[in-house]
Amino acid sequence: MATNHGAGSRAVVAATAAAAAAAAAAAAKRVQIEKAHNFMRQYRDPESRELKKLSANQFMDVWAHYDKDGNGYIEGTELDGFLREFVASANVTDVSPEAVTDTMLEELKSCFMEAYDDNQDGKIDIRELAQLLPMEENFLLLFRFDNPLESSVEFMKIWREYDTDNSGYIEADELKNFLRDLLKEAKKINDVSEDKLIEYTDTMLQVFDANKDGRLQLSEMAKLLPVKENFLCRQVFKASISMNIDAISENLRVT
Ligand SMILES: [Ca+2]
Ligand SMILES: [Ca+2]
Ligand SMILES: [Ca+2]
Ligand SMILES: [Ca+2]
Repeated sequence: MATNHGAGSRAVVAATAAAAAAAAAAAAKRVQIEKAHNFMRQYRDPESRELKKLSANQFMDVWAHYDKDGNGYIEGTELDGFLREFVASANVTDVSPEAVTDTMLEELKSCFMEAYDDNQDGKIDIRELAQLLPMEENFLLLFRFDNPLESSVEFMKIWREYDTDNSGYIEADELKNFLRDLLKEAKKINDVSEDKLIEYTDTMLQVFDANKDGRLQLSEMAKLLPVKENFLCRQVFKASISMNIDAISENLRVT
C-alpha cells in the first residue's frame, strides 16, 4: 500500500511538473511571438515614424537582435529579416515585415548594400550598421567615420599616449581614458557622466575587439581611429566602380 501511495504522489508530482512545463512553454512561445513582432518599431517615433536616437546599449540590442548567430555580421537571411523590418517599421500601422515583397526586398538590398557595405563583402558589420542608425550625439562622436587622422604618425602618437602601461594593448581602463578625452576634445566641454563613459567603453570594446580578448591591439585600434591615407584609398577604390581611369588618377593626384 505504502509503495502504491508513493507511486501515486510521484504521479501527481510528475503531472504538476508537466503542467508547469507546459505553462512555461506556452509563456516562452508568447514571448517569442511578441519578439517575432517587428523589433525596429520600438525605436521609431509613434507619430513621425522617424528613428529615435539610440543609446549605446540600444544600439547593441539592435545589433545582437539581428546578428542572430553572433558571428559579427548581419548577412544572408539575417540581412533580409533586418531590411524587411527596418522598412516595414516605418509604416504607421503595424504591417507585417512580410508585406515587403521579394522583388521589393531585392531592390532595397542592392541599394542598401551600395550605400552601407563599405568593404563590399556582401555582409553588414557593426561599424557599417552604425552609419545607418541614428545614435546619441556623444556616442556617435566616438565613431570617427568622417573625421580621419591626418597620418599614421599621429595615430602612433595617440597609441603611445594611451597605452600607459606599455603592454602593447589598449585595455578597458586605457580605452575609457581615451574616449573621455575624445569627447572632451570634440565637445569642448566635460559633460559625460562616468556611467555613460563606462557604457561607451563597453560598447566600443564590443564593436572593435574583433578577437574578443577584452583589449585592443594595434589593428583593432586602427579601425576605431582611421587614418586619412586609408580613407582616401577607400574613396578612390569605391569610386573606381563608376569612374573611368582618367577620373581615378585625377582623384589620386589631389592632396
Ligand atoms: Ca550573423
Ligand atoms: Ca561589409
Ligand atoms: Ca596597455
Ligand atoms: Ca582584441
